[in-house]
Amino acid sequence: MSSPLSPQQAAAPAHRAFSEAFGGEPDGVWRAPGRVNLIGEHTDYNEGFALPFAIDLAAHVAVQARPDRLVRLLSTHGGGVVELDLDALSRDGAPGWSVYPAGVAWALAEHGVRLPGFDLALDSTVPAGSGLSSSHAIECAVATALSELAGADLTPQDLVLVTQRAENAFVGAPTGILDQSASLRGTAGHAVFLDCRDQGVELIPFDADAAGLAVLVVDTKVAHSHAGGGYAERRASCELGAEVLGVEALRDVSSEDLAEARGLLDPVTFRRVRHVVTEDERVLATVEVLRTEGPAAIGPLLDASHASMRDDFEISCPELDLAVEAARSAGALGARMTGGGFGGSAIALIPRAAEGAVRDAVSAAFRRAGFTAPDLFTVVPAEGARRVL
Ligand code: GAF
Repeated sequence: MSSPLSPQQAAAPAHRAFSEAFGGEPDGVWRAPGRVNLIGEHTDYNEGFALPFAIDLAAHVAVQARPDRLVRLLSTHGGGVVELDLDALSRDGAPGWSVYPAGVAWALAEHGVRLPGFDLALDSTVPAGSGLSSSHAIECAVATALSELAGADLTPQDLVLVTQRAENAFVGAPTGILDQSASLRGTAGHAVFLDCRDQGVELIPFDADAAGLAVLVVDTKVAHSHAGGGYAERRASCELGAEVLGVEALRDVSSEDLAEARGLLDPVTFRRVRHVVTEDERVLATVEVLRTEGPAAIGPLLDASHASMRDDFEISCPELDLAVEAARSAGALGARMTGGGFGGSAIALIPRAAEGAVRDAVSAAFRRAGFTAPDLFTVVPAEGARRVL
């Protein structure tokens, strides 16, 4: 679903919504993209490696500072204007999507940024609940906008930590730094090779198109949330594994250590650990293969990553497994679920020539299984968060 719109055209719905709801002109419009993760799942909070890229679907926020402490929030997706007191922000007091801008304002204040009240209109093309990081796209757009309006000198790394704090301590989702790092630090034509121990980033050229390939997203429409439930349980298992193995984080365990680890851990924790350890190694291998052979050669690593998430980490679901299987049978070079799991999207690396066949095969398989029809679209690595107007 590559956008044919100019940055100004893409910003227009948020800009228009702002003027209609609040009157006058915003101080600016900022955008931040969603992401797909090429590989490296549930490695971020284990201080490991990941390889996401920012996609060409994004949240736009039109924002104007106010002279008082009022916050007024409006989304083009409905729900009317939400009004909040900047000095009394709380999770329970922030309904629906407003938890994301409220959380970011709260986390910026915790970081020492003196914010003004503000009016904000949101428009986003990142489908909510799709596993493409719709919430982080909002948070990163808001963080970029508010820090600039407040005159705060924050680096992208600072904003990564601020938005993570918003997610963890305000929204209540114990997530890592993967999504916001892609959204804030991604660039067109590149994947973000992320070392989650020190926030090190290396941009790895990823031009599927030049290799005659495309990255197809299959949004299964199985909505998921990371606030509680399975995500938190997986994180707790990883922390338990690291504690029992006597390491700071699972990043410090290698596949050579797994034979010994098997004897020390209960079977479920062992499989969780094995996923993380082997996934880190797959990320490093993927970066190496991209450098030496190019995108067409990474398919087996994507497949192995999916198998590990399905069997060891157990975060896939029948719709994701079917998307991966159907895409592969119709000619995908590799496929895997992307993001936190329990629903959301899969990605398939496909030869351009097989795109029609893969789309048809996935749609037909979903029909046969009686699943809701998935959304299918291609993505390319796009620019990270920035001001557009
Ligand atoms: C979600 C989280 F937000 C990320 O931090 C990461 O853990 C991911 O799931 C799994 O890799 O997107």
